[in-house]
Amino acid sequence: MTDKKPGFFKRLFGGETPVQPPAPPETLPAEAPVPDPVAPTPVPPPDLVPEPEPVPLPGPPETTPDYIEDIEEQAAAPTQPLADPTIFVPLDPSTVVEVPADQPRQGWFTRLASGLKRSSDQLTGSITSVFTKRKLDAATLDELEDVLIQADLGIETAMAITETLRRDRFDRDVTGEDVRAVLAAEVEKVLGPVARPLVIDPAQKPFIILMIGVNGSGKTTTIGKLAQKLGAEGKSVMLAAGDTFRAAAIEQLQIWGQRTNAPVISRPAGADASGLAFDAVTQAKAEGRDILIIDTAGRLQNRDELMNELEKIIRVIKKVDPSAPHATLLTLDATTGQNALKQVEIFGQRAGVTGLVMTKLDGTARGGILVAIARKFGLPVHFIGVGESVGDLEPFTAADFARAIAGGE
Ligand SMILES: Nc1nc2c(ncn2[C@@H]2O[C@H](COP(=O)(O)OP(=O)(O)OP(=O)(O)O)[C@@H](O)[C@H]2O)c(=O)[nH]1
Ligand SMILES: [Mg+2]
Repeated sequence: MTDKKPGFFKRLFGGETPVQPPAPPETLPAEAPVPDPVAPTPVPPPDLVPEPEPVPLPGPPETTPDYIEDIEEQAAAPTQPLADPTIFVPLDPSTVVEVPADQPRQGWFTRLASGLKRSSDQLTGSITSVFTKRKLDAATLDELEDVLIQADLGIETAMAITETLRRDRFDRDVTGEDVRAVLAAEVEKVLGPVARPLVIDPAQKPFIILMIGVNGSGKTTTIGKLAQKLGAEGKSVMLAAGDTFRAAAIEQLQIWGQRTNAPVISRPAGADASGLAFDAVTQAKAEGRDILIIDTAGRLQNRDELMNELEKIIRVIKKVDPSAPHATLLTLDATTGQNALKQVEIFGQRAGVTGLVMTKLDGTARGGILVAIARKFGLPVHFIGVGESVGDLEPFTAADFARAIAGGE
């Protein structure tokens, strides 16, 4: 972290020396329980654990009688009043820190390059040390391949880069600069097809976005940032506090709702998440909202019972709108490294992921993993997060990312 440009961190964290990891408590009232976003999600009480058998997705909406009973039971449970955005003021608004959205902002590329500096420094530093005035020989290419694989780019991309160099430059003098250019070109080639914007279909009213991912991967923060972006485009956005396991998680989303003027549908902690999702979709439809974004509890992809619960949430949403969710976004923490590949695979199988958001690209040396994910799964990457502030989410562009990770200025 010490290799950051001070301006970047000063803007992000308000000081010269970044504290890692940056914590969200300034957004919370002092007397409220402080949410620990990276704490493991508690296992729900046995009566909240959904039925164990996995249901493949996508599929026709389920219509078994016991399921309908379940929904009716949920619908009968008390729900907090919804229409008035001020309903979620168990919080003292004076304790909510303003989001510095209107601060003068650096250009996006500068911020991206600052964010990816650790990834690019590691990568280009290693490349430079391999290629200090050397003729390109087999040993050098092997060394380079190792460096690229260690940077999480994936074996295929590492091999593609070394193959290009072998073909074009073998036995000739090659500089680190030359290699970086080949690296940037290859990374852009891989990322180009997946850099696709999140398209909100206006025919879907509401357009329902389900946010999923492992604990602490940035779901709730990304929802807040998205609500801000979409609201600024004139869309009427509603949020649903589908992480019903923790009171602090509900409160965290309510704060984002206050910041972004988006009403938040919530139920008391401990309520069934699929019942909440049912209420939220019904309410958003009734109010003619443009967009509903549903938060979910963090869950590790290898926790089968929690993945079952996620499938149940999706089935319940389909009860109200068989075409929903219209986007199922998986947030990936860039600092996770190789495990992100497993997350994409399992969440994709169980929940039908339609797009990715990679968060925390600021301050990680493992940004290269996005390249490996893109090559393996070809899923759209809609946004990347480079900080905790509301403005630190940007549409993903392949050329910028490639240039930044290759150490371009
Ligand atoms: N530096 C940085 N921090 C981020 C980014 N996105 C989220 N965070 C921080 O990461 C932490 C976890 O974010 P949350 O949004 O609470 O994550 P979550 O997936 O909702 O977590 P759970 O609900 O516990 O599963 C918070 O401190 C966020 O401020 C990002 O792009 N960069
Ligand atoms: Mg959360």
